[in-house]
Amino acid sequence: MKENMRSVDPAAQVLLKVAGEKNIKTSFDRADKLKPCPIGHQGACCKMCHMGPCRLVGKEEEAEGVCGATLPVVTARNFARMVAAGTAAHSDHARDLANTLLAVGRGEAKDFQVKDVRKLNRVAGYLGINVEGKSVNKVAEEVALKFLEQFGQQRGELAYLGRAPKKRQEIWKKLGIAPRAIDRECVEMLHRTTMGVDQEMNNIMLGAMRASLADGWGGSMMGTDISDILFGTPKPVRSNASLDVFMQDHVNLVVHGHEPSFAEMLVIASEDPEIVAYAKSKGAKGVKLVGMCCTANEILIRHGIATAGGFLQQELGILTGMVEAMVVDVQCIMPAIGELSKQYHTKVITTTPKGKMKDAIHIEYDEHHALDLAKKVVRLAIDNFPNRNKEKVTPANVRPADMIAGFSHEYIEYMQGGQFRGSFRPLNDAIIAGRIRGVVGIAGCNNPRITQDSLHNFLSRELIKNDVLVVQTGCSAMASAKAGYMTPENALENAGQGLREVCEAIGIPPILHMGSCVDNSRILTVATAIAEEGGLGDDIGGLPAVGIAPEWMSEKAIAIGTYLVASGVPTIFGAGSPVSASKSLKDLMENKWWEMVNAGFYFEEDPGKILELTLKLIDAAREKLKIRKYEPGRFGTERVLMDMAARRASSFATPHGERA
Ligand code: MSK
Repeated sequence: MKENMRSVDPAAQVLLKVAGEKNIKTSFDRADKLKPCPIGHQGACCKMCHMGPCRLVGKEEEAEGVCGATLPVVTARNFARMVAAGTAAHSDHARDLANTLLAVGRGEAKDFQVKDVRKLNRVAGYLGINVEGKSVNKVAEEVALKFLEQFGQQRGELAYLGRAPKKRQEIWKKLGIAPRAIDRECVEMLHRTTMGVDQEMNNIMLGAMRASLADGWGGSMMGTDISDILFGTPKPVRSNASLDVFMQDHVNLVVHGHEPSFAEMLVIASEDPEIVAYAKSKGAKGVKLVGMCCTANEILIRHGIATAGGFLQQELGILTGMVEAMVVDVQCIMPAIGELSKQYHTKVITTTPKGKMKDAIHIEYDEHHALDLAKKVVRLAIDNFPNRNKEKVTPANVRPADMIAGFSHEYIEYMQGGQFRGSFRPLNDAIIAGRIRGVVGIAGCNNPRITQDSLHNFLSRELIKNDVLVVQTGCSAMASAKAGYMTPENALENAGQGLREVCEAIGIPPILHMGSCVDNSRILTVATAIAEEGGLGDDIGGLPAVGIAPEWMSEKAIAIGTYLVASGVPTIFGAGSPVSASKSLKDLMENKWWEMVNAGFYFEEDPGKILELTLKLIDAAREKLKIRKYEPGRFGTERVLMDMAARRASSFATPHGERA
């Protein structure tokens, strides 16, 4: 397949061509060669026991497994297991962070400290912890212990559910889907979907929603909060994004995966004067730390570390021949990079006992000795610099796109009135007046079965043109960043008139980078703030807001989509449907869920139809709220609170981005 059919990213196209010329296989080639099993792809394969696997083909009413399991049950069980796995992934990430916070609170992790005391105190408030007269570390310890309790508590509900609008909490209670504890919901979902337990589609899917809420309002929200407490709450920062951020005269060290803790230490280690001197002693000018996937997003939004891109860039990064080491933690790491690294000089370094890899060096991360370990890893990369084979160096030679990232919920609020008058009022008023038609969160992965970034880019482009404010996370945010959509100037030129005026008035770009996959919880927080600000109902359900994951591939994306819907945000996934085998299940998710949670879950592959459905859902919500009908260009001029130039001069930090 031609490179431009595989990716719209010009740098990726160059590297894919290099792969083709060198006869090196990538995920794109493997996707071409390996057609998905049509039965499993639709969710109709049951492999919960060893009487099968049973392939449920034929009419929905007739198809059944050896045990008599029907198509709706089998499809729902498969879907629910994806939710449980996705929830487990995000939440286990949060558990590790909670343990780090505990070690910090107890003075056992000397290389970390609480960076955002204000956020720590606010979180303590959500958890019912009194901070009066307590040291920062004592509060950190109590918060960490309370968080850890949330995984295995036997009674009650997750504490963070109290952050949702009251009406939403009542819906969860009424449906019996308020999660009790994170581990419990994952375990129960696995139990209920094993052979011979839950035999009713609707009940299985209620369980799936409950497990997903343990992710969105549990693990993911905790992950985001602890990262902000320990590493700082993000605010806008300049950086750049491309496979061409690697530097020929530097040691290039890639950090890939999802967890921010070790990456934070690598940021410090790579800038340590002794380490820089060591790099110079080996003939390099310094160490260039580069992010990939969501670990990239974590250090991008806090430090402006340049990103090489998302999930599908990992093999292509090695193909540049300039990566001395790729440090990986958890999630979205392709097993193929171990084998590929052997054809180059790249060292792949695994850092967690949960994720080892053949052909990799294992250096286990331990928060008690974090900086020493980070220095060890950076030195290993430096030692490998002389092994770089100049003949294999193939830079993409595509100028990295400039970007601004780091729009936390706190910063969005601050931008709408400053430290003391911050609120969501200007945003709500703009939506009510029809200047902003609605808000869409575009999230999720890349998938080699879809032209890389094509849907992410098409949708973000078209949505801002239609006066829709776009917030992005994960690989989707990377797609916009690489395309240059995350500079205020560029994006504003392409935004509709109403959105452009509001963005200029508030001082925000029309496409906001909100962080990593766990940071989809920030979307829940923003949606809650909008609902509670007033004028747009009293719940997340019913807001003119939609979630989209157009190029998804991960179980984590399914968990995210489900918690968005269970929280009241209608959600559309591209890239094929894992529930298409069952019409009843499709009907439940697209239609009946509206009656239950005031949102539906759609799978739609056609990009034009995704756009059309998104706008239709937004306009229907506007009509129901009885706010002004959206008519492009029919509104007054927004008062300018702070123009973009002034905002940039005052706020957009540039600590690392300029280095690239
Ligand atoms: S990294 S889960 S491919 S968004 Fe979070 Fe990207 Fe999807 Fe992994």
